[in-house]
Amino acid sequence: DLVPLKRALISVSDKTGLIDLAKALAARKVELVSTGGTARALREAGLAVQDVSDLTGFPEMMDGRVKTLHPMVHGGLLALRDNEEHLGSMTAHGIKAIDLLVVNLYPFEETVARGADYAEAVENIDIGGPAMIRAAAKNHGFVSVVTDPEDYIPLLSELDTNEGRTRLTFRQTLAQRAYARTAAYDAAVSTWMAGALDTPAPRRRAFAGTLAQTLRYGENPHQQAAFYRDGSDRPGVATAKQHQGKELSYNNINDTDAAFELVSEFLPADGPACAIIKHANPCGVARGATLTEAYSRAYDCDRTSAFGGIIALNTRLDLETAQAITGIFTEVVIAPGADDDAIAHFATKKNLRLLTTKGLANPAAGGLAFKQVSGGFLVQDRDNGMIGPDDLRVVTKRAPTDAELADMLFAWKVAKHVKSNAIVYVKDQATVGIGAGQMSRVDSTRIAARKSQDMAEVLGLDAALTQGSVVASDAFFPFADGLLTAAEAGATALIQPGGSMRDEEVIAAADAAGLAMVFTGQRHFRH
Ligand code: 93A
Repeated sequence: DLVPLKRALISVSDKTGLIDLAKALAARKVELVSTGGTARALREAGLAVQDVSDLTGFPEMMDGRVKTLHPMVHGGLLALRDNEEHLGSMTAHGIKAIDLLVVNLYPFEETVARGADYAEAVENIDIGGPAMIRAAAKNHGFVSVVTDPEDYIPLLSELDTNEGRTRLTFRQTLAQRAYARTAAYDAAVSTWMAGALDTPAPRRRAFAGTLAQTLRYGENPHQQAAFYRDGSDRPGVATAKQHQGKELSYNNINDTDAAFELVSEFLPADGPACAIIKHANPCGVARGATLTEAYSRAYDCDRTSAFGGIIALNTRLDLETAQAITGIFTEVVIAPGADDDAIAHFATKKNLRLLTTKGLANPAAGGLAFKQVSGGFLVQDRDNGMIGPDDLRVVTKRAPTDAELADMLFAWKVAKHVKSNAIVYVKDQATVGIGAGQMSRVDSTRIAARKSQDMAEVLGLDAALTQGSVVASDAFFPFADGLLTAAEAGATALIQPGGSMRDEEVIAAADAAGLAMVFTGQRHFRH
């Protein structure tokens, strides 16, 4: 299965490492053929190269749209070297075999990412490149296809260890990577068009991303893992700048995403806010007069869980807050910017990672969310549902006070980011008890209240902070028991979607307990 490598076609947009590769190939007596820009770069470096237009007998035309789409190229890539008929056609038409194809494509993803207009994006859809890549990859029995500058060195080592030849397994690996590249490329084009058409429904879509990072391991050390970017410029963990610390892990990325998406619900114009995340659930979320106060109030919701947590801030990290944060061990801090003195303060903590983003994520933005199941994956619109005071329906005799209303809207935003069944107690714009991920809603209600009681002991308070709080529930209370548990813990008002068969019973229980309750008409399951 060893195949000699005598002739190469090189056509690259990203010219990284091109000259070194071409020189190394020339030194190994490999003949070079290239398209316009690539051939020019090679000649400037003093290398002998044949123009593809010379090979095809046609000039590169139509702004380069047609350069390599020709039987002299595709015949040379696709011909089976052990097939008499194929060899006969090559002789009859003067087609010479191409043993190596080196192509990287027009930078479509980068062009779209920098906000190019429609026409420029279309012009950057590469046609000839993917056609050649797919042809060469199909013919991997004889042809090597390199689509990533990272594979230049391995190619040369392969040639050196095999006396100028390549092994089948090597060519197969390259072919597998080549199809991953063309599939991701077309998926990027389709995704961009879906966005441009403003109909990004989760139907008839293709999904792919580009490899951003090979992770040390997955959710557990025995699982391999990698991180892919989908090309979106949405501020968040995928596009953030990391200032210090070791590489983010799989779980770090997952939690940092949860933290940043949650804190982005809180507009900086309404004041600083902080969210602390543990295992993808918030263990404290608060606003404060200052960012430091927001952090310390979030921390006071559940100090135990906050240890080793991930912190997201909705405003620039300042020195005072950085100093408060380093009081305990924290894995990651993500914020839309950081002051120089805050960055310098963190520099002494080598296990703490600092990420900064260009602004906050827009919680109302569209987009798709995925979930894997065996045999496939589920796709849906991301949960961008948002409500304001006008969407609320008061269903109890007592209407909420202004303070209760403000806290209910705060609690609702948090509940959206808590795994179901989600129960969130809030007082004065800070969570004081969070119940997450329970199979029964009443259990979530109890756990949140009990955790709040534990914190009251830690903080030396006479009563749990759930006294005089409001409660949000991500979905309706199916029975009155959850509501009564919340009332027992001292909650005075509730926000929930409504819509249960037993709403009347739940409303009557609220009235009997003197609670105020509003229905949102919108549910925020998060499973
Ligand atoms: O416009 S194309 O789709 N038409 C072609 O026939 C074609 N052949 C190669 N683009 C084509 N290419 C692409 O040109 C390659 O994929 C590569 O990205 C680029 C290299 O052009 P140059 O050598 O002129 O810089």
